[in-house]
Amino acid sequence: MCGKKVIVCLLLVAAGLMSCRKSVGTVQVERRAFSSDSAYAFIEQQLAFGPRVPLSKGHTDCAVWLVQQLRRYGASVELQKGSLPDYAGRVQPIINIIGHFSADSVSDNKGSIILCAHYDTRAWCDEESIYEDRLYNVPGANDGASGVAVLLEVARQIGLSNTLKQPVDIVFFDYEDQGTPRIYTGVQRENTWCLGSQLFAMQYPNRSERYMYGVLLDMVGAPNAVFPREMYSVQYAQNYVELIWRKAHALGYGRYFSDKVSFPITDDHYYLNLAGIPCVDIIHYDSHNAAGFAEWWHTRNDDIENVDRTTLQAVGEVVMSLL
Ligand code: 1BN
Ligand code: ZN
Repeated sequence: MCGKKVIVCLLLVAAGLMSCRKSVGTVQVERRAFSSDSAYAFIEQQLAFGPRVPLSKGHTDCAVWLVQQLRRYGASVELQKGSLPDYAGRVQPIINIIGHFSADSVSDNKGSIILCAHYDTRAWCDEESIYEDRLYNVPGANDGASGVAVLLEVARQIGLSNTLKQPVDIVFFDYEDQGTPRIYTGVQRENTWCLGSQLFAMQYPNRSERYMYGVLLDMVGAPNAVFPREMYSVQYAQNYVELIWRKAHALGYGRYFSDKVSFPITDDHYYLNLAGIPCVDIIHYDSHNAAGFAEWWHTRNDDIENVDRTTLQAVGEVVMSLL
């Protein structure tokens, strides 16, 4: 079906939806080209750099490659540099990578769409049961690489055929995943996660572009992933949650996009929402697991064995249908 434009018009029935939502509505969705083979290869490439822990060679190599890829697909690329204190109060350099894609047709000034994911990977495997294993870096096939890979494939598709109705910024956030490690026994600080998006949110008032809304992808590659309606997304960007989940169901991906509402998750979208950008987090959250996330989360098993092309395809097509 890829590459073939199919208009699906679905009448959504109230049955099966959350009881608090009574509306019955229609959504038009266009199935656009997206290659999960390509997205999968983008994950493999990121894993080949090694862990993308800030200040490591893998992190630098990955950042250089991301800039090259975005340029290759026609983006004008900007590096947003700054510094913020980490969990121990040490000031750390941060580099967010921003790819600007202009609209194909003259848009009616609705603002841009921001699509984002974090490209760093966690320095500690906090969820390992053996203490020594917590000192390993997370490989980050899902937690980091999957969201980046889907967005790189979106960028590649825009490069092949730009039919954008409004400008799109693809942003790869740095330093999302270096929040206070479980092994740290020092003074606990606030806001230690998502430093890249915190920097972005701080600078947003001084920037020229304005965003209509945003979509954050985090851990979007596992087999049988479940993306509930994350609580902060519902609180700050309800209309866009509705739009995205309806499109997902219309495309036949209701088994991934659950209508249950999850606990609020402090992810990059939270800081964008605080800055006034309505932003939705598509994140794999597993309520059956004690930590709330999949069993490989923040472990050495967050590797390519826990990536499934079918999930990448679902998320990629949903994102493409928004553009
Ligand atoms: C998501 C993936 N996050 C980290 N890796 C965000 C998060 C922060 C989730 C704190 C739980 C607690
Ligand atoms: Zn993480």
